Amino acid sequence: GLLDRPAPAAPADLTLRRGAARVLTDNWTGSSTVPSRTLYPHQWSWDSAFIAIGRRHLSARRAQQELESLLATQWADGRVPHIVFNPAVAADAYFPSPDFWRSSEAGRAAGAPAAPETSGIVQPPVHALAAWLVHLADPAESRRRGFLARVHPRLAAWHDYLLTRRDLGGRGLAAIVHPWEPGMDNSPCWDRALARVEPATPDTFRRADLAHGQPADRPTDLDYGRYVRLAADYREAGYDDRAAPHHFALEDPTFNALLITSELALAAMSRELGLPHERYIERADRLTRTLVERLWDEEAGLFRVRDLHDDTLVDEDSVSGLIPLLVPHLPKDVVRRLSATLLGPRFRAPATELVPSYDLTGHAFDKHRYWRGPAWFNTAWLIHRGLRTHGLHQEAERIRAGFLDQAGRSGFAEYIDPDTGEGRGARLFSWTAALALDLLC
Ligand code: 9WN
Repeated sequence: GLLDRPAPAAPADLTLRRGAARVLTDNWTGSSTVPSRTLYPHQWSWDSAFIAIGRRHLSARRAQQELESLLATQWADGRVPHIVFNPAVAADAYFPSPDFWRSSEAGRAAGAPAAPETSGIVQPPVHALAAWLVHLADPAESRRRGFLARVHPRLAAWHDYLLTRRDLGGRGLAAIVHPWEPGMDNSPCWDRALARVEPATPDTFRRADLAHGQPADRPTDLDYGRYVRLAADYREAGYDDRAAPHHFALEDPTFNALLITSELALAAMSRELGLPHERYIERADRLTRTLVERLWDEEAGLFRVRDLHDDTLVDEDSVSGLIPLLVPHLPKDVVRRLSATLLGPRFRAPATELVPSYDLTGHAFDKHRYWRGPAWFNTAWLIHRGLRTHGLHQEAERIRAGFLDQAGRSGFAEYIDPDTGEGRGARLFSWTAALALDLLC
């Protein structure tokens, strides 16, 4: 009836919507979207998933292409690379460049494509969730193009890779083997494990990020030395998870929560395609139980990272431990504790209403440095979705309002100071714009 119609958009929303659409148009390359024209001039894996989630409101077709172009570079072993390099972009525009990863050559045994060049590591599996949401935005167009039928086998192989080759702890969760894999590069959660890694010397690499970003907003040279060492070791092992030394191997709550959510999306897609779907539901249930068993920290009131080196939980509180709110079948008391932590002094930043990437009261908190304190828009979107999943609509609405306000004020910043809202990192950042669009629709 009449009363069910959404309220007409306010003028401020229309301006924000137009601005966000503009960012996505400007960052579109013809088959995918760069996260940022300056800092990240290639295609990134989890960025593409978030971008597709927003772009579906503008063009279902481009949103489909965003995911299809990424999945087209899937390796034969099932991995979806974290960067797909655009051959038209200068080699020194981003580090590490294709001549560092050398995927087509070093990754041949693991099934890397002959072209294009990609990285050899992965990022969180948001893709099946994104594909399902893209389908729902325009089911007729999706069916006409056979979208789900084309992406489903690739997404299934991607999840199988994570649940077999990457089950390094042998307990059913997927492990990350590089700090770039969880997408939260320099989070204090990795410090202890990284301290065991002998850094590559600074003269062996040349950072391109500092040409576009403030050094105080970015990881340090010491961090980069370790990132380079770990990636080079993996490459030298042919990116083979059975042969690689994997000196850095951890179970990350967000990575696994996204896998669970995406397994459920894969179940929904299977049902839509008339394929068996129980397998994915069962796996999601099993993963949910294991996530709680392995990573829930009752005392801390959030999930924590498990370091497979000594099989202990890492004593650091980060936004990664709150994002499992996304998982629908969590025990009730876990949901209660998580939302209390979210509203408490460690993670509530009342001035912006976005969630800081690290405990505001924590010993390593740094409000400007990347994943060591600043608030990010993709994590806010995930938590917003998690709150709604558990019927916490008021809390979700607060985050939504904060998100839209801060995205607009900061010019679609990559991340912001959680206390002042000051934008940091890149501007006109694609996932900030895309997810703003999604929250407006
Ligand atoms: C390394 C592209 C990516 C995001 C990550 C974010 C940052 C890259 C970098 O940018 O990482 O992958 O060079 O710092 O941490 O989450 O996907 O936006």
